[in-house]
Order: sequence, then structure tokens, then C-alpha cells
Amino acid sequence: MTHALIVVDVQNDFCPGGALAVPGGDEVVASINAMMDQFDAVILTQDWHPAAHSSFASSHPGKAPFEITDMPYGTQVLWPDHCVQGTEGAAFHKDLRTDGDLIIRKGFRVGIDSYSGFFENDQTTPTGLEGYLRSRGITRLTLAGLATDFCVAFTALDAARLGFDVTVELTACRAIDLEGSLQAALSQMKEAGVALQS
Ligand code: VGL
Ligand code: ZN
Repeated sequence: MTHALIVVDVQNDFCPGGALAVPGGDEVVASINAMMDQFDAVILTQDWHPAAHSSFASSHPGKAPFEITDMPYGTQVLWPDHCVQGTEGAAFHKDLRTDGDLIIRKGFRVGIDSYSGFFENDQTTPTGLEGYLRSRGITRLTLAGLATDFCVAFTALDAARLGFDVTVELTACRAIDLEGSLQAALSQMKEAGVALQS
């Protein structure tokens, strides 16, 4: 069985001092670095938005960060501008090991957000990650990173739906926790058969 570690969005903007800071976001770095040697493959995801991305509140006059809006593909939380392509905020945390096998960027289409490493938020546009994993014979995934209740959870749910054996290492994840989003994400993952390691 080929087992991959997927390191989700451990980027400056999701760490303390960043534009969309996740409480304790930087605390995951040391444990993720230590985990990397235990896997057959290591894949990192990187949130990678163009300026004026449609998930930014600043692109919606009259809307404030953390409000919700309707997009053609469903409801969307509006975020502060974050992880703009090529900026320091989009870079990986400086202490994160980036000597993994693949870096998969997502959220690069201006009109659609992508929380999951597999599919954009319309749940149909693929990132290519599934094909990469399957062609390498990877069947088992462990996920860690940021944020538990958004990009980690969406990636885990898609992976489970695609038939991968999925574990989320909660000790190496941190959450945004927007109005109960953490509890909701944990229940959805449990329901989907994702193993939650804590
Ligand atoms: C994320 C909100 C917006 C995440 C990315 O990595 O969880 N959350 N973009
Ligand atoms: Zn984003």
C-alpha cells in the first residue's frame, strides 16, 4: 500500500501575522516536518489566487470579510485578500520543509474558489491531483495543515468520496472556526469515513 502525506496550505497568510491568520497556524510546522519521512510520497497544496479573486470580500462592493455571498456554483464565504500569487503571503512558512514530490496550486481561476486539493468549489473542476495519486499507485492518504474546517476538510471529503483511505492528523491541523464550522467539518468527515487522529 502506497501512503502519501498531503500538507495543506501551510502558507504565511494562514499563520499568525498573515492576512487570514489561523490561530496557532505556525504550530503545525514542526510536526509536519517530522512526519514527512514516514511516507512514500509527500504532496503540498498551495492556495494561489490572482489579485481581485472572486473569493475576496474586496471584489464585492458593500461586502465585508467573513460574510457570505451566492456564486454561480453555490454559497461562498468572502475572505480578506490572501495568498495572492507571487506574494510573501502566498509563500510557504519559512520553516516548512518543501522537499516534497509535488506542489499542487489551487484557486488560480479568478471566478471560482478551491478549498479542496482535488476539485474546485463547483465540485467538478479537477485540479489533477487525483490522476497524479492514482498513477503513482497511492491509495492511502494522511492530511495535515490549514485550515482544518476549510481546505483540510474539503480535501479529506473529496478524497474519501474518490475512494482513498483517508486519515486527518488533527494534532498537525489548526482551524479557522467560523460560526461552528469546525464542529460541522469534524462531523462531516466522521460521517464520510475519514479517520480523525488526535
Ligand atoms: C483556506 C479560506 C480561503 C484554507 C483557503 O486553506 O483553509 N481557507 N482559502
Ligand atoms: Zn483561499
